[in-house]
Amino acid sequence: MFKKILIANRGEIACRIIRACKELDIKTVAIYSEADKESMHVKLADESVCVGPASIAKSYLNIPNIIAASEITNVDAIHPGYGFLSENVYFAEVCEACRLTLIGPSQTSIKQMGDKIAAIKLMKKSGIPVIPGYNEALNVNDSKIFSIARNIGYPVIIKASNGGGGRGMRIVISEESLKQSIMTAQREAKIAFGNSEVYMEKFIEDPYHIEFQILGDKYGNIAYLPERDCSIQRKHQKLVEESPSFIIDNNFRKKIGKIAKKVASIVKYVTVGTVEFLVDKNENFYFMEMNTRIQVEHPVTEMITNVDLVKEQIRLAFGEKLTLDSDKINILGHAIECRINAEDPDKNFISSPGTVTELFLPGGPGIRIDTHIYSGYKIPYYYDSLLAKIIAFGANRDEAIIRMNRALQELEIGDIKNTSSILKKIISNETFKKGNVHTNFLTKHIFKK
Ligand code: MV4
Repeated sequence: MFKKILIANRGEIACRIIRACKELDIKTVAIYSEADKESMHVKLADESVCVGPASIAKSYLNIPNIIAASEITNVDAIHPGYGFLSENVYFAEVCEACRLTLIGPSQTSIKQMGDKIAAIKLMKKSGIPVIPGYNEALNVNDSKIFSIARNIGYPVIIKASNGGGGRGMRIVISEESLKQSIMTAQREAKIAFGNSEVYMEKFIEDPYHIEFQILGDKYGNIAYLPERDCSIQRKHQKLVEESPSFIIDNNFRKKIGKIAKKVASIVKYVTVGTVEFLVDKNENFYFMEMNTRIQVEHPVTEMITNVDLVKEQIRLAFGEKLTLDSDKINILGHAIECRINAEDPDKNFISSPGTVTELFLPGGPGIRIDTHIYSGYKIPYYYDSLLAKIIAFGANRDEAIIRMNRALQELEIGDIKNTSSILKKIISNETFKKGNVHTNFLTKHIFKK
């Protein structure tokens, strides 16, 4: 096994990874920015190295400094977490050149899945169901765009090829706004991802976002775990995730799971990853994209399967054989995750950093908290606003909801404006309790005017 791992991240996920390393008897090195000296991940790690000033470009994205920190501390591997450098092909190349194992899939897999147009084409060619659409870069000066959209049928959606997660998307309901929408999407994509390529798909109305956790080893073995339902999103940021999904039964789970496994085998996937699908009201499902990292919402899967995904990820990256078998996985209960963000729901979710003056974290049966905050911690304003994840586990969905409600009532984060009030509304909403919540739930039931 690896002897020492550097964690190229911060916040709750850095803490989560350090904890997995401790359980595997692996030494840990934290990196931190000048704004993160007092952060929890620095306190939890065996060693720590400052890699630069507060701005992420100069610290958590600073490849030369992160490599230097790895060499100084003599680590065998780097864990990138999520965000930052986790899906950066260039970083993967540099790690390989420096003989450092990057805990994740191969460069080829990252590349194949990072270019969404290429990924969809590859999957379609291999017989994976994809959303009807035009999987080539659009050119606004080509009058063909009008016939392409007409053939797909309005409404259509324009997506960035280097995007993912929904940023820079545009829904187009009719021909009048087509050209303008493509141009806007291209401009946004260029700014956000440095690449203006966009493509077009049929807009699926009221879909469910269903994703499958997959695991792969270096010997071609792949397993999938039960799905996560991430349909509750605001501006493409997930607020609540749960597993299993209310809309998926055993047969449907097996059917999509088999496809998720096939997606992963097409790119010879190693370690942990997620295959995302859109599912419509008629049980049609379509491959959307694959995320080549550990995800924020991974704990809901851990709770219902008892699989420690981060430990598995590390073992698989080291070259251990996959021992899980999808057909032998039992769903032990139901899990729901709520993301608590330092954002003010009364001020359009504006980021609200500050000092945690008082903290009471919920506990008791079935409650897991993944967080890096502590009483007295000063939340820097430079980084993302995730404060804590509350994960509630119950024998069934009703019990998980009851426990989540209780946990949200118990939570107190002194003087930090946060999203707990909106999460309370969601979790106690009657429609949510009935279970059938698709992606329009928030606009229909929570943020209605
Ligand atoms: C879609 C879609 C409808 N049709 N694609 C993609 C990324 C995700 N964050 C939002 N995405 C969507 N892609 C087609 N062809 C609808 C969404 C979507 C959505 C998906 C899941 C959860 C919430 C959503 C809210 C708006 C749109």
